Amino acid sequence: AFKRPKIALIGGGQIGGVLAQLSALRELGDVVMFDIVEDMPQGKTLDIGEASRVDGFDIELKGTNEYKGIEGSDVVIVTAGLPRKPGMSRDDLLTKNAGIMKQVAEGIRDYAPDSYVIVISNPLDAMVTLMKEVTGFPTNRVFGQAGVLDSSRFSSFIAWELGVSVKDVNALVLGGHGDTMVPLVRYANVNGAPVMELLERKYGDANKAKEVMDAIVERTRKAGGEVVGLLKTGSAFYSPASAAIAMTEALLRDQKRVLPVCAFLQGEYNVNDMYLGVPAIIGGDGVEKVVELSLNEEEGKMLDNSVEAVKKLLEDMKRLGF
Ligand code: A3D
Repeated sequence: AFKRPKIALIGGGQIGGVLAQLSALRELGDVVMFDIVEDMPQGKTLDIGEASRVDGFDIELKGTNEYKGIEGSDVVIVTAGLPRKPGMSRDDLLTKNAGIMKQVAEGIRDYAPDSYVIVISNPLDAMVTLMKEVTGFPTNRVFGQAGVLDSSRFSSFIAWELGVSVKDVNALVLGGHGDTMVPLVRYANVNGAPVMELLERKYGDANKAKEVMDAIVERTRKAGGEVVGLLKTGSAFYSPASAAIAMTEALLRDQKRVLPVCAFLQGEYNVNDMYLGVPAIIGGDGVEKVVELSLNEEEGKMLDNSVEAVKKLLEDMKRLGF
């Protein structure tokens, strides 16, 4: 008999809620939302499910506080974690979230051993690494969401600046999910036309065009913080959810999309045995192949810098006992 795919959401907070609703609206599969907060995932999924007649989706949504509930899941999307509170150091947050991620990974390993896992929780590069280590899953089945969102932000800013449809903008961000991320200006284009050429034509001045692009790059790097600064009580959640849903759809529908994801590198980009944001083919078998772009000296240096920042984060996590 045919069956609908099953999507488990670990963490039913801000991002988890939007993930559940988008999964239902796109009929990607049945949804089970896990959270440690009693009754909350049951309430959220009931609320979304009660719109099924209005929105017209044949999707079953359930909430649970037990890992047994995720049994048989094809895809697991992880957003469990704590946000940084005032007075909390980076190390405090890393210790707390690594502890949560270890628990979550054990639950996935024990109850959904055949699943594909997409991690969104921060600090992203460290949380994906821990997920892979604790589950012991092959690396094509454990990857992270950051690049789809960072690249979408970069593309949006370019489209807004040039007054063109964002659908025609292709722009990519590589590297770790943090201040050292690498927006690839040289490859950014509008339906093939290099963005820098379009900016130079708009301003009639190469220096001004560079200034404008520098500001877009800087805004991309700090885009998460910009949203936090406005929301005040939390971080971005609509766009991260959309990004992870694009990855889930590529996986479940075997789309072979080329998406920037946090993937395990084994020699690609001269990086060994480490997770990093790079474009990869995402299809029915998860991360099917990392796509290598040739980088010039400046881009290579920026990526090295990002690799160093991720290494430092991983060392910190080890030092804290994970
Ligand atoms: P939030 O609304 O706080 O939801 C987190 C949920 O995790 C809450 O409902 C908690 O109850 C739950 N939780 C806590 N501990 C556990 C546990 N042990 N097991 C299961 N669930 C637990 O946060 P959010 O949804 O806004 O963000 C979730 C995560 O995504 C955070 O770590 C953010 O920093 C991160 N995030 C990443 C990106 C990227 O692009 C990488 C973007 C935005 C947010």
